[in-house]
Amino acid sequence: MLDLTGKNALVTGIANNRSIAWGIAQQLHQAGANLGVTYLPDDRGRFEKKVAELVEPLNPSLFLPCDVQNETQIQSAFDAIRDKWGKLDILIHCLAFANKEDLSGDFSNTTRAGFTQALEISTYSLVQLAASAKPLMTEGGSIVTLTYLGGVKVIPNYNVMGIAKSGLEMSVRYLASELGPQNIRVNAISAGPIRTLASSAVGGILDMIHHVEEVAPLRRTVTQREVGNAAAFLCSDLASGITGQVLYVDAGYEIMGM
Ligand code: 0WD
Repeated sequence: MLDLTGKNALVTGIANNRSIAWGIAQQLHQAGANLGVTYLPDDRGRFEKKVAELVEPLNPSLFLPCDVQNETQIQSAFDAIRDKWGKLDILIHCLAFANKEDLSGDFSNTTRAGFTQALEISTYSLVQLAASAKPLMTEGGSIVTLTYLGGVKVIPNYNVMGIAKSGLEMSVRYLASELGPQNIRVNAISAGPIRTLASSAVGGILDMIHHVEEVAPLRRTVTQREVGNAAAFLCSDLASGITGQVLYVDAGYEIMGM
């Protein structure tokens, strides 16, 4: 049985009720995990209020600001986890960012600043959060990140985010190799396209979804809930032999050549 009772799980990347991280948080909660949630703080506290209201039914025992570009905030978040929980079992890395203008048109137009920021937030943050989680995962653990096919194959407009996801998937392998002896597993879920705040910045996202609905073996794309179920599985003892992998939760689209 999928049982996460007694497990402490930190979920990053909930922006609203469409977020994939929200689908994951719900499934982890249903499986019995004790949740901690981080949100991206902004000057007017809009995210804080919105995310706090959304996650309230899941009774998170920690609710923390964490902009992954801010070292101090990351440090404070993991200090709070250590003080309150003592140990961490599950880390969900479910965030990414690129400038909208870098998510359409010619890839060669990507600016140095846009490239650096996209890779810092979307790729390096996994390395950084894993490093912070490592000393707290004293009884082993599971780290799950979210990737997309555009990190392996060229998807129109995905551009710099494809480079970020490619680096993210390789980071999963290096982290899995490093952390395996400590019984910390590191995996990625490659999700099919879902309408969210982040994906709406990608040029032609609706066309991508319609294409998947026509071509994918299941003739549809996936839901946040389906991604959440796969994440809960990867975090559970049912997946105790799985690490360093990219699991496609995409209605089978990845196998198609045309
Ligand atoms: O089709 C999709 N939606 C897919 C998404 C298909 C395959 C993979 N993914 C990935 C994304 O690339 C991302 O890694 O799933 C992850 C979650 O994305 P999402 O659920 O599609 O998007 P969203 O609900 O917007 O959550 C991403 C959040 C941010 O939202 P906004 O839209 O405000 O950027 O990432 C967070 C923020 O909450 N975020 C940050 N968190 C901490 N520090 C930062 C930051 N600097 N920047 C963005």
